[in-house]
Amino acid sequence: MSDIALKTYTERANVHPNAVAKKLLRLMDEKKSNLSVAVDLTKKNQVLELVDKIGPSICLLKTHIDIVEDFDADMVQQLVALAEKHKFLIFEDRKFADIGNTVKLQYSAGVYKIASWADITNCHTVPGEGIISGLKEVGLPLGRGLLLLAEMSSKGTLATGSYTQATLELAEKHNDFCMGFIARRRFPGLKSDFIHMTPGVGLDVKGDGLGQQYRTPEEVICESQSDIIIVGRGVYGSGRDAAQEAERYRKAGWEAYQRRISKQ
Ligand code: S5P
Repeated sequence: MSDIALKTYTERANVHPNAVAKKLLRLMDEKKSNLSVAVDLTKKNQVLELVDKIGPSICLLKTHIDIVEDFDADMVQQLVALAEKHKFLIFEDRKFADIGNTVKLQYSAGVYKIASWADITNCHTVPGEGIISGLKEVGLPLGRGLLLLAEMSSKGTLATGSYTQATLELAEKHNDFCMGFIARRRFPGLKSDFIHMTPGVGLDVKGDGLGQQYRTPEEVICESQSDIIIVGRGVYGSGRDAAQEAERYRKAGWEAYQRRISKQ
Protein backbone atom coordinates (compact mmCIF):
# COMPACT_ATOMS: atom_id res chain seq x y z
CA MET A 1 0.00 0.00 0.00
CA SER A 2 1.35 3.43 -0.93
CA ASP A 3 2.09 5.79 2.03
CA ILE A 4 -0.27 8.45 0.72
CA ALA A 5 -3.11 5.92 0.43
CA LEU A 6 -2.84 5.29 4.17
CA LYS A 7 -3.27 8.96 5.09
CA THR A 8 -6.63 10.57 5.72
CA TYR A 9 -7.92 13.13 3.25
CA THR A 10 -7.55 15.83 5.94
CA GLU A 11 -3.92 14.90 6.66
CA ARG A 12 -3.24 15.30 2.95
CA ALA A 13 -5.23 18.57 2.76
CA ASN A 14 -3.18 20.09 5.58
CA VAL A 15 0.07 19.89 3.60
CA HIS A 16 -1.20 20.00 0.02
CA PRO A 17 0.35 22.83 -2.06
CA ASN A 18 -2.51 23.08 -4.60
CA ALA A 19 -5.44 25.23 -3.42
CA VAL A 20 -8.15 23.29 -5.28
CA ALA A 21 -6.83 19.92 -4.10
CA LYS A 22 -6.67 21.24 -0.53
CA LYS A 23 -10.27 22.44 -0.66
CA LEU A 24 -11.49 19.19 -2.22
CA LEU A 25 -9.66 16.93 0.28
CA ARG A 26 -11.04 19.01 3.19
CA LEU A 27 -14.61 18.79 2.07
CA MET A 28 -14.30 15.07 1.36
CA ASP A 29 -13.67 14.39 5.05
CA GLU A 30 -16.22 17.01 6.10
CA LYS A 31 -18.99 15.41 3.98
CA LYS A 32 -17.67 11.85 4.36
CA SER A 33 -17.79 11.56 0.60
CA ASN A 34 -15.36 10.46 -2.08
CA LEU A 35 -18.20 10.39 -4.61
CA SER A 36 -18.31 12.42 -7.79
CA VAL A 37 -21.49 12.10 -9.81
CA ALA A 38 -21.30 12.44 -13.60
CA VAL A 39 -24.54 14.20 -14.54
CA ASP A 40 -24.80 13.33 -18.23
CA LEU A 41 -28.27 14.72 -18.92
CA THR A 42 -29.25 16.92 -21.85
CA LYS A 43 -31.80 19.38 -20.40
CA LYS A 44 -30.90 22.26 -18.09
CA ASN A 45 -33.77 21.61 -15.66
CA GLN A 46 -33.07 17.88 -15.49
CA VAL A 47 -29.45 18.63 -14.61
CA LEU A 48 -30.31 21.24 -11.97
CA GLU A 49 -33.00 19.07 -10.37
CA LEU A 50 -30.71 16.06 -10.16
CA VAL A 51 -27.82 18.11 -8.77
CA ASP A 52 -30.03 19.56 -6.03
CA LYS A 53 -31.10 16.01 -5.07
CA ILE A 54 -27.66 14.42 -4.99
CA GLY A 55 -25.77 17.53 -3.77
CA PRO A 56 -25.64 16.42 -0.11
CA SER A 57 -23.89 13.15 -1.07
CA ILE A 58 -21.12 14.38 -3.38
CA CYS A 59 -17.75 16.08 -3.02
CA LEU A 60 -17.51 16.87 -6.73
CA LEU A 61 -20.02 17.40 -9.52
CA LYS A 62 -18.83 16.26 -12.94
CA THR A 63 -20.45 17.96 -15.93
CA HIS A 64 -20.43 17.60 -19.72
CA ILE A 65 -21.78 21.09 -20.33
CA ASP A 66 -21.73 20.73 -24.14
CA ILE A 67 -24.44 18.05 -24.12
CA VAL A 68 -27.04 20.42 -22.61
CA GLU A 69 -29.45 21.47 -25.34
CA ASP A 70 -30.86 24.57 -23.63
CA PHE A 71 -27.64 25.75 -21.97
CA ASP A 72 -27.52 29.42 -20.94
CA ALA A 73 -25.55 31.64 -18.58
CA ASP A 74 -28.24 31.24 -15.92
CA MET A 75 -27.54 27.50 -15.79
CA VAL A 76 -23.98 28.20 -14.72
CA GLN A 77 -25.13 30.68 -12.05
CA GLN A 78 -27.54 28.08 -10.70
CA LEU A 79 -24.89 25.35 -10.69
CA VAL A 80 -22.50 27.59 -8.80
CA ALA A 81 -25.28 28.46 -6.30
CA LEU A 82 -25.97 24.72 -5.80
CA ALA A 83 -22.25 24.12 -5.26
CA GLU A 84 -22.29 26.72 -2.47
CA LYS A 85 -25.53 25.40 -0.98
CA HIS A 86 -24.40 21.76 -0.83
CA LYS A 87 -20.61 22.33 -0.59
CA PHE A 88 -19.13 20.55 -3.58
CA LEU A 89 -16.66 21.51 -6.31
CA ILE A 90 -17.38 21.48 -10.05
CA PHE A 91 -15.37 19.48 -12.59
CA GLU A 92 -16.14 20.15 -16.26
CA ASP A 93 -15.06 16.95 -18.03
CA ARG A 94 -14.04 18.76 -21.23
CA LYS A 95 -11.17 16.39 -22.16
CA PHE A 96 -9.26 19.04 -24.10
CA ALA A 97 -7.05 17.50 -26.79
CA ASP A 98 -5.66 20.27 -29.04
CA ILE A 99 -2.58 22.51 -29.27
CA GLY A 100 -1.90 25.02 -26.49
CA ASN A 101 -3.23 28.09 -28.29
CA THR A 102 -6.53 26.42 -29.25
CA VAL A 103 -7.24 24.95 -25.82
CA LYS A 104 -6.59 28.35 -24.22
CA LEU A 105 -9.46 29.73 -26.30
CA GLN A 106 -11.70 26.69 -25.75
CA TYR A 107 -11.13 26.92 -21.99
CA SER A 108 -11.63 30.68 -21.58
CA ALA A 109 -13.99 31.75 -24.38
CA GLY A 110 -16.82 30.52 -26.63
CA VAL A 111 -20.31 29.82 -25.34
CA TYR A 112 -19.24 28.02 -22.17
CA LYS A 113 -16.35 30.08 -20.69
CA ILE A 114 -15.42 26.98 -18.69
CA ALA A 115 -12.55 28.59 -16.78
CA SER A 116 -14.90 31.17 -15.29
CA TRP A 117 -16.95 28.60 -13.34
CA ALA A 118 -15.36 25.11 -13.27
CA ASP A 119 -12.95 24.53 -10.37
CA ILE A 120 -11.42 21.61 -12.26
CA THR A 121 -11.14 20.50 -15.86
CA ASN A 122 -9.13 17.80 -17.64
CA CYS A 123 -7.14 17.10 -20.78
CA HIS A 124 -5.60 14.36 -22.85
CA THR A 125 -1.81 14.53 -23.18
CA VAL A 126 -1.68 13.33 -26.79
CA PRO A 127 -0.67 16.81 -28.11
CA GLY A 128 2.35 16.97 -25.73
CA GLU A 129 3.33 19.50 -23.07
CA GLY A 130 1.88 22.54 -24.88
CA ILE A 131 -1.67 21.57 -23.98
CA ILE A 132 -0.86 21.86 -20.26
CA SER A 133 1.06 25.13 -20.72
CA GLY A 134 -1.87 26.62 -22.67
CA LEU A 135 -4.52 25.61 -20.13
CA LYS A 136 -2.26 26.73 -17.27
CA GLU A 137 -1.95 30.27 -18.67
CA VAL A 138 -5.71 30.60 -18.27
CA GLY A 139 -6.43 28.41 -15.23
CA LEU A 140 -3.58 29.07 -12.80
CA PRO A 141 -4.27 32.80 -12.29
CA LEU A 142 -7.91 31.89 -11.59
CA GLY A 143 -6.93 29.30 -8.97
CA ARG A 144 -8.21 26.34 -11.03
CA GLY A 145 -6.92 22.74 -11.14
CA LEU A 146 -6.25 20.31 -13.99
CA LEU A 147 -6.53 16.52 -14.20
CA LEU A 148 -4.63 14.57 -16.83
CA LEU A 149 -6.23 11.54 -18.45
CA ALA A 150 -3.51 9.02 -17.68
CA GLU A 151 -5.77 6.01 -18.29
CA MET A 152 -9.34 5.43 -19.42
CA SER A 153 -12.03 3.04 -18.25
CA SER A 154 -13.12 1.91 -21.70
CA LYS A 155 -12.32 -1.39 -23.38
CA GLY A 156 -9.30 -1.25 -25.71
CA THR A 157 -8.09 2.14 -24.45
CA LEU A 158 -4.77 3.23 -25.97
CA ALA A 159 -3.83 5.20 -22.85
CA THR A 160 -1.51 2.56 -21.40
CA GLY A 161 2.20 1.80 -20.92
CA SER A 162 4.63 4.49 -22.07
CA TYR A 163 1.75 6.93 -22.81
CA THR A 164 0.57 6.69 -19.21
CA GLN A 165 4.15 6.96 -17.92
CA ALA A 166 4.86 10.10 -19.97
CA THR A 167 1.61 11.59 -18.66
CA LEU A 168 2.74 11.08 -15.05
CA GLU A 169 6.02 12.86 -15.83
CA LEU A 170 4.15 15.83 -17.33
CA ALA A 171 2.01 16.05 -14.20
CA GLU A 172 5.10 16.13 -11.93
CA LYS A 173 6.63 18.87 -14.08
CA HIS A 174 3.46 20.99 -13.86
CA ASN A 175 2.40 20.07 -10.33
CA ASP A 176 1.46 23.70 -9.57
CA PHE A 177 -1.57 23.31 -11.88
CA CYS A 178 -1.95 19.53 -12.38
CA MET A 179 -3.67 18.31 -9.24
CA GLY A 180 -4.37 14.75 -10.31
CA PHE A 181 -5.37 12.12 -12.80
CA ILE A 182 -8.23 10.28 -14.34
CA ALA A 183 -6.97 6.74 -13.88
CA ARG A 184 -7.99 3.21 -13.01
CA ARG A 185 -5.69 3.01 -9.95
CA ARG A 186 -3.18 4.96 -7.86
CA PHE A 187 0.20 5.13 -9.55
CA PRO A 188 3.08 4.07 -7.30
CA GLY A 189 6.26 6.09 -6.85
CA LEU A 190 4.96 9.59 -7.58
CA LYS A 191 6.73 12.49 -5.83
CA SER A 192 3.68 14.78 -5.53
CA ASP A 193 0.36 13.96 -3.89
CA PHE A 194 -1.96 13.72 -6.91
CA ILE A 195 -5.69 13.10 -6.52
CA HIS A 196 -6.65 9.99 -8.47
CA MET A 197 -10.22 9.89 -9.81
CA THR A 198 -11.72 6.76 -11.33
CA PRO A 199 -14.73 6.51 -13.64
CA GLY A 200 -16.27 3.22 -14.70
CA VAL A 201 -17.83 2.50 -11.29
CA GLY A 202 -21.04 0.53 -10.80
CA LEU A 203 -22.57 -1.69 -8.14
CA ASP A 204 -25.13 -3.43 -10.33
CA VAL A 205 -23.78 -3.96 -13.86
CA LYS A 206 -20.41 -4.72 -15.48
CA GLY A 207 -20.68 -2.70 -18.71
CA ASP A 208 -22.92 -0.69 -21.04
CA GLY A 209 -22.58 -2.37 -24.45
CA LEU A 210 -20.46 0.54 -25.76
CA GLY A 211 -17.14 -0.38 -24.18
CA GLN A 212 -17.63 1.08 -20.70
CA GLN A 213 -16.32 -1.26 -17.99
CA TYR A 214 -17.55 -1.04 -14.39
CA ARG A 215 -15.80 -1.97 -11.16
CA THR A 216 -17.07 -1.64 -7.61
CA PRO A 217 -16.16 1.15 -5.13
CA GLU A 218 -14.32 -1.49 -3.05
CA GLU A 219 -12.13 -2.50 -6.00
CA VAL A 220 -11.45 1.11 -6.97
CA ILE A 221 -10.84 2.75 -3.56
CA CYS A 222 -9.53 -0.11 -1.45
CA GLU A 223 -7.72 -2.42 -3.88
CA SER A 224 -6.66 0.08 -6.57
CA GLN A 225 -6.17 2.89 -3.98
CA SER A 226 -7.85 5.59 -6.05
CA ASP A 227 -9.25 8.64 -4.20
CA ILE A 228 -12.56 9.46 -5.86
CA ILE A 229 -15.18 7.30 -7.57
CA ILE A 230 -16.96 8.85 -10.54
CA VAL A 231 -20.46 7.41 -11.00
CA GLY A 232 -22.94 8.39 -13.70
CA ARG A 233 -25.75 6.08 -14.77
CA GLY A 234 -25.36 3.98 -11.61
CA VAL A 235 -26.86 6.93 -9.73
CA TYR A 236 -29.50 8.29 -12.10
CA GLY A 237 -30.05 5.62 -14.75
CA SER A 238 -31.77 2.79 -12.85
CA GLY A 239 -35.20 4.38 -12.42
CA ARG A 240 -34.73 4.22 -8.64
CA ASP A 241 -34.58 7.37 -6.48
CA ALA A 242 -31.38 9.21 -7.41
CA ALA A 243 -30.84 10.70 -3.94
CA GLN A 244 -30.97 7.23 -2.39
CA GLU A 245 -28.69 5.77 -5.06
CA ALA A 246 -26.17 8.59 -4.52
CA GLU A 247 -26.21 7.81 -0.80
CA ARG A 248 -25.65 4.12 -1.57
CA TYR A 249 -22.54 4.96 -3.62
CA ARG A 250 -21.34 7.54 -1.07
CA LYS A 251 -21.53 4.94 1.69
CA ALA A 252 -19.84 2.25 -0.41
CA GLY A 253 -17.00 4.61 -1.37
CA TRP A 254 -16.58 5.92 2.16
CA GLU A 255 -16.53 2.47 3.77
CA ALA A 256 -13.93 1.30 1.23
CA TYR A 257 -11.76 4.34 2.13
CA GLN A 258 -12.09 3.60 5.84
CA ARG A 259 -11.02 0.01 5.28
CA ARG A 260 -8.05 1.29 3.28
CA ILE A 261 -6.75 3.77 5.86
CA SER A 262 -7.11 1.20 8.63
CA LYS A 263 -4.66 -1.17 6.88
CA GLN A 264 -1.67 0.39 8.71
O1 S5P B 1 -11.95 6.91 -18.95
C1 S5P B 1 -12.96 7.55 -18.70
C2 S5P B 1 -12.90 8.91 -18.38
C3 S5P B 1 -14.07 9.57 -18.05
S1 S5P B 1 -13.92 11.18 -17.46
N1 S5P B 1 -14.18 6.94 -18.70
C4 S5P B 1 -15.35 7.60 -18.41
O2 S5P B 1 -16.41 6.97 -18.39
N2 S5P B 1 -15.30 8.95 -18.12
C5 S5P B 1 -16.56 9.73 -17.85
O3 S5P B 1 -17.17 9.21 -16.69
C6 S5P B 1 -17.61 9.64 -18.96
O4 S5P B 1 -17.45 10.71 -19.88
C7 S5P B 1 -18.92 9.73 -18.20
O5 S5P B 1 -19.30 11.08 -18.01
C8 S5P B 1 -18.60 9.14 -16.82
C9 S5P B 1 -19.03 7.70 -16.64
O6 S5P B 1 -20.42 7.59 -16.73
P1 S5P B 1 -21.20 6.22 -16.42
O7 S5P B 1 -22.63 6.56 -16.70
O8 S5P B 1 -20.66 5.16 -17.31
O9 S5P B 1 -20.95 5.91 -14.94
